[in-house]
Amino acid sequence: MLEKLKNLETAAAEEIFKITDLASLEQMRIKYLGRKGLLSQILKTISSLPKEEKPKIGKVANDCKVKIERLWKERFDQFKETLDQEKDKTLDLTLPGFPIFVGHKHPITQVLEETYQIFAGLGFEIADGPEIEEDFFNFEALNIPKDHPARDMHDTFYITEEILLRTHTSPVQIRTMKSHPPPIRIIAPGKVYRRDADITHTPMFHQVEGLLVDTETSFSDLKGILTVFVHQMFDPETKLRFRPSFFPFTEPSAEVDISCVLCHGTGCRLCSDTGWIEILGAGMVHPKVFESVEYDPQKNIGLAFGMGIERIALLKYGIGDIRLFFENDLRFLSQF
Ligand code: 2U9
Repeated sequence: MLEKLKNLETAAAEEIFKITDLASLEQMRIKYLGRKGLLSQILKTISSLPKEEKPKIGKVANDCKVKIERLWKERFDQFKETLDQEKDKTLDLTLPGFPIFVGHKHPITQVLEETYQIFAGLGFEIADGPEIEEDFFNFEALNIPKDHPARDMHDTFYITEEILLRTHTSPVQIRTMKSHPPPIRIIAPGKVYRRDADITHTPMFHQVEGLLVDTETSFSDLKGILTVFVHQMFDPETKLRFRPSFFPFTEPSAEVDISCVLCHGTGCRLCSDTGWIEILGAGMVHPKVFESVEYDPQKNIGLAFGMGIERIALLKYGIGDIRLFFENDLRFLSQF
């Protein structure tokens, strides 16, 4: 038995030395070390040996196996090294790389983020709230009761009689005031929904609304804040015009125009020859709104404003149709 094992080891060593390719090396492994290989066949006969011989022969057989395995591994590593070197020779490092398509943020996201930056600079924090809202937060608390004509302007998507898709982000300010005492200085950005679709309206669009509540604030502060916003978002030379208006949740209320982004005020098709373009609405918070959130209307003064981000983006980039923002056409989107 010892003789047989010695011969097997010598034969394996000679064979390994002569092998010149990986396939033959694998064949050799199966022949000697495989489940039905030569070594296994010898090992099977150990069980029939006399009891006292078994440990000694077992140890020699195991040493023999370890040696053949080691020789095989050494030869395998030599082949592998040569293969790797061959591969390196065929690798052309001068070839240009594959172009990688790098995307970018949607233009609406870009304008939203720019808006956050501007208002952050004025000390405003971002507030968030649900898109599926209760009638109370979307309308009632904002001084728009069930029979109020202002509800018609909102073209609401109702889910049930009391649950709806928010038509503006104002319910976020109501929720914030209900859970935080004054002073407050927040912007509420997000998606809003209205049953409306044409060249300037989509059923979903983005709004940013602002609310500042303190014991001392005025319409002048509102004008100052909105002037900073317009000058940073558009040309710093842009003029602002505040026109009296009406909203149930602010008194007094105003619509804000800017000098036309195209003709700078001389008159063109975009501004219908007026020289002005409407961009947002604003006003001083109505005392009834304060009452509904249990803020004392005698002690608190609030300024508020609201804008549609798609409209800001259309004017900033000179785009004619709001629907382009939602078609996901890369020929359009990749221009931003
Ligand atoms: C609270 C109190 C007051 C938010 C305001 C407007 C005026 C406004 C429109 C602009 C274009 C909506 O997207 S749009 O159609 N918004 O004109 N929004 S004041 O006033 C508030 C909000 C919340 C508690």
